[in-house]
Amino acid sequence: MERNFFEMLKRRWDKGCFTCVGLDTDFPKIPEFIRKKYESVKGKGIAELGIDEVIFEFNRAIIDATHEFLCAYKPNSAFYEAEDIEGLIGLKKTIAYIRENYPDIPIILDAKRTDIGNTNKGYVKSAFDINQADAITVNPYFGKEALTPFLERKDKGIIVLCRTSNPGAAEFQDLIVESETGKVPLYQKVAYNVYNDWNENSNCCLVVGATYPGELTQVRQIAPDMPILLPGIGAQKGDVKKTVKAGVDENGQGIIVNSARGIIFASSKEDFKEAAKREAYKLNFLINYYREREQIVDKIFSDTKAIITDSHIVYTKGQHGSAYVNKDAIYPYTGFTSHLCQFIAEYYKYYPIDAVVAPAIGGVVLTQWAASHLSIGKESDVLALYAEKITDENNKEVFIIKRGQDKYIAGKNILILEDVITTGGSIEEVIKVVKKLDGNVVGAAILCNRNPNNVTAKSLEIPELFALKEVPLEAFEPDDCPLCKENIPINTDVGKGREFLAQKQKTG
Ligand code: UP6
Repeated sequence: MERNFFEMLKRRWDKGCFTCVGLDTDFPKIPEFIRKKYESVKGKGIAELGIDEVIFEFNRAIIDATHEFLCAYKPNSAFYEAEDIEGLIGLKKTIAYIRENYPDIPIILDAKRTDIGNTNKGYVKSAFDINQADAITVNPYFGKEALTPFLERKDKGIIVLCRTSNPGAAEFQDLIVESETGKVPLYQKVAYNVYNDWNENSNCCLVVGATYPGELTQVRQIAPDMPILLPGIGAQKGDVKKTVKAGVDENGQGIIVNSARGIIFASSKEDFKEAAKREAYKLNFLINYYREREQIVDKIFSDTKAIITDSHIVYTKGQHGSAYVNKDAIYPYTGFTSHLCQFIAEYYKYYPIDAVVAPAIGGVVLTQWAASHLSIGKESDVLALYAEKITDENNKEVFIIKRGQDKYIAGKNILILEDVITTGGSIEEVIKVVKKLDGNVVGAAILCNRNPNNVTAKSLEIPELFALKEVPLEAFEPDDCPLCKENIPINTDVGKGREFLAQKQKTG
């Protein structure tokens, strides 16, 4: 079968695959139990495996574990060149393995090549004929004329650096230059030229760092239907949601979202394959969630009037704001509640979860649906447990897991659920209770995080936090409330608006 990078990419996108695994096989980071097949006998005779075989053994395991979620593999040549000839052999074997076993997944050789035109012929031969890659990353600095040997390869992807992900990317890439559209940063001029001039063979793509969603928005406007390679997710902490929203083309496609270290080195132990699979799946789940499924969640919230915006609410502690999340409006609709919990179960699909725990009362509803979805295809049920508030001997309100449910926690993998987070106090307490009972908290999921800047996986000291929605709470003291100043009527249906008005009337 003829391989055409763009046709292959499109077929993977049509299957809902937008994730690219960076095969950045940094030899010293390969799990020790594989590496030592080479190292343990180094200098002491014949090693069990050569460097190339160690690299290949690791890559093959990662490839087998992740292929079903991907639109591309992207080995970065740096890590192979760093291991001398054996490293290069490892690269060749890796590419050959993907081509042979997963012939529908294109391979991007991340080599960031370019030189004068004559020398580029050598790079072209090396990338496409010797190594058999389907696409290559190139540097635009030499200009279109020099890149001709690349651009002439019609069936190959020529992926041009535009705005890179590194912290110092602005040094040259943001310099203001003259362009057909006026004075623009250099990276926009690159995008403009590649889209309007270099792409005669319809074989160009752009690289934009997922760490710069603002710049990505600009590039997408300049090149509306050009594929964009987006490195910077995972280890470099690019934001998946912002990247997807800014990066997709008008068909909701057009993105190749790369993560290397975040997937291939997710675990350095024997479970590295399972960890890589989980991370690749999760990234692809999130991409699709932000591409289209989040809209379903938004519709459920708005159809049930669980979210009120552009209003004038008085919150429990007396502050004012414009938005209100009323999760109790969703729960009577079992289909909607089930659907929301299905998304949570899908996010945690590859986690070995034994039980879910949530704070009563609202959380109890979620535990039943989420545990039920998580149990599908499992040998035994995922249990649905809850923590409830009691007043302790010091007259303090605390969470406790009782009614015999506490016996299911010790040594088990627990997912914590919560409906709405505002201060994060309740979920924090429940996590503490579970940890105290020797449960292993694998993560948490919530319907709506109203405090996403402060309540995070890190702040809660858990490995994962997935929020179906984030609606940051903006709250004002009544005396400083801009909504009061604009005389926007107080909402008396939800929150403490009615009480606030009654009090105001009393005090005049
Ligand atoms: N890459 C970037 N940023 C760019 C261009 N390329 O990170 O602007 C490459 C890196 C590495 C991969 O050279 O191969 O993408 C990112 O790897 P990571 O997910 O481990 O950070």
